[in-house]
Amino acid sequence: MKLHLLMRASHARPAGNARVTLAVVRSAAYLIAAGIWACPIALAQEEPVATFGTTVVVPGGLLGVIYHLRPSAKSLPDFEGLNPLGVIYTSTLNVTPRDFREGFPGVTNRFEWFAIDYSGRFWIEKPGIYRFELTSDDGSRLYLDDRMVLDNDGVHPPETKLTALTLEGGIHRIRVSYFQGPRFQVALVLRVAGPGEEFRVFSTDEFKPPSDPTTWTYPQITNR
Ligand SMILES: [Ca+2]
Repeated sequence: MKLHLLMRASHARPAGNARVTLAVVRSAAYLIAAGIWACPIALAQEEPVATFGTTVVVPGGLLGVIYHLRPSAKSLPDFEGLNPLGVIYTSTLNVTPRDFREGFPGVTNRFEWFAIDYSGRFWIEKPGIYRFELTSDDGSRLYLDDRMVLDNDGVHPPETKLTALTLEGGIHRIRVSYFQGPRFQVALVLRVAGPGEEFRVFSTDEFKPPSDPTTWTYPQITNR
């Protein structure tokens, strides 16, 4: 956006003022470079995951831990045996199916063979049957309260899995494990529909407890 605005500004200048235009372009390039350098070192090296979250902490959101995979991986890794390369934050998983190159802004040599293990907590105010829908390219799994409830693992084009389960009121743990194997597409979308509700993208912002704990409807199970 900054580059776009600056380039527009340069066009608005009188024709022939090449020195000013060059300075503007240099400024834009500097801003982009500064943005890249502002990233944590682990991310700046290959920058594979901007679409999947941000390096800015999202309070109460999902924390995604990034890993690289060996080429030819066919399924989600055993994360315990891998070294994390960095973390990102997000309140939603809404990477709709897209060309694998679109998800990775900036110069990178890593479009493939990485995994992100997201985890967080969410609050159910209205207990009942919840449907979850997980779309991914390549593999993914959804865990609720440490139990795998959706298995969408494997190397495959964008594919959607659906489940329905009963959730008690109060705090729950959520984990979504994801990996991108080979090109040519990436996708990761988690959607939810509560009792009598339509599907929409799951957001930790929507499933937060009331800010005053004394008003919580389910204080007895907040130690999950
Ligand atoms: Ca893929």
